Amino acid sequence: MGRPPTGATMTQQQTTMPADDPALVAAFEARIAAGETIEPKDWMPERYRRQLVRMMSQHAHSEVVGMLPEGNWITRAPNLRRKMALLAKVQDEAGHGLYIYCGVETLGVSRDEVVAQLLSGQAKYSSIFNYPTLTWADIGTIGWLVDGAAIVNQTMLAKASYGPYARAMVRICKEENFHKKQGFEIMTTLAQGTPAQKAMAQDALNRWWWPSLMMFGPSDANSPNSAELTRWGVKRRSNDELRQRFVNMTVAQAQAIGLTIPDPDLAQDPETGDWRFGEIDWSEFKRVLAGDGPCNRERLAARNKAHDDGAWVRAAAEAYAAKRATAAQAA
Ligand code: FAQ
Repeated sequence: MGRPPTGATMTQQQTTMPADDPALVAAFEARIAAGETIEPKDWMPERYRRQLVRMMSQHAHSEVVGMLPEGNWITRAPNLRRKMALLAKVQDEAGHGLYIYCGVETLGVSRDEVVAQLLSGQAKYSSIFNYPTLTWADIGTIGWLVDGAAIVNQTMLAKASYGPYARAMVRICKEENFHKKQGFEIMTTLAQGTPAQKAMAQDALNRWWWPSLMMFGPSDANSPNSAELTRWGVKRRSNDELRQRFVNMTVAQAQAIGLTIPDPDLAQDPETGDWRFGEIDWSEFKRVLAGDGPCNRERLAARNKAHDDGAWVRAAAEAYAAKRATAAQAA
């Protein structure tokens, strides 16, 4: 079975977007203002639909590609308990990808189309998954920081105006909480272990801290999609607000287990209680988004290999479905 055809990118879609009836847009915006949830069969501005397809498909891809850095450690987990927990976690991420791809389908775009965009390298997925997992402490750090950041972001998205996305987030956040706890427990154990184990935990924190802050996206001043997403109730908090919330939570957790956040500028604002942090290296963020991070090529190659290796499964499933349909017709 060949790869599905490549779909239009967001940029291509924007140039061909039909104008919406202003009266319908006003009624739609009144529903959003009243806190109503938008469901798949409801009228929605074309631009709202396309923004959701963009954001949700990127999110689904992130869940799927996000399995790769951790999957790398399933066979090397230090004991059976850790292996079972990691296996379950990685499997959960696959499930999250599937829920969100189903959500994208409610917006009239097929899963094949968005998956083709991922495989061809056209689609974005979270920058964080382009970094390598060098030691077991990286697995703890991913659960603690990456799932921790995802929870902060997705707790907001559980209140998004689009019903299928918001409902998927409620369930996903419950599972991400388990993921975060397993990661933090790994880090706590390492931080209380031998000096070498503590050093390994600190090294992982050093490498993942800044990329975790980048997960929240560009600063508000450079976030082209935020205005529309906020106006239409998809985003309820800005990129910078969520990043700050994450930093505030995580500094206290690092202190509790005796690890140091790798930021010499970190200081608590006595008035607000917020932890002020140093400048993020946005040139690194841009490089990773442009496909030139430490593992971009490796991740895309692994996804393409998995897709190609799975061709026989898709062919078998289709043949079985066709056989059942024929049998049902005959009956
Ligand atoms: N990486 O205008 P904005 C997880 C892009 S799930 C890559 O601010 P927006 C679970 C952005 O797409 C992690 N690209 O965009 C897990 C846009 O590009 P475009 C994923 C990024 O949409 C844990 C451009 O920059 N979560 O971790 C990133 O308003 C462990 C301009 O940005 C989600 O996807 C980035 N970090 O805000 C799994 C949550 N940031 O499309 C496995 C849903 C920005 O215009 C293991 N998404 N860009 O070409 C969101 O909340 C938002 O889309 C943001 C970006 C906040 C990510």
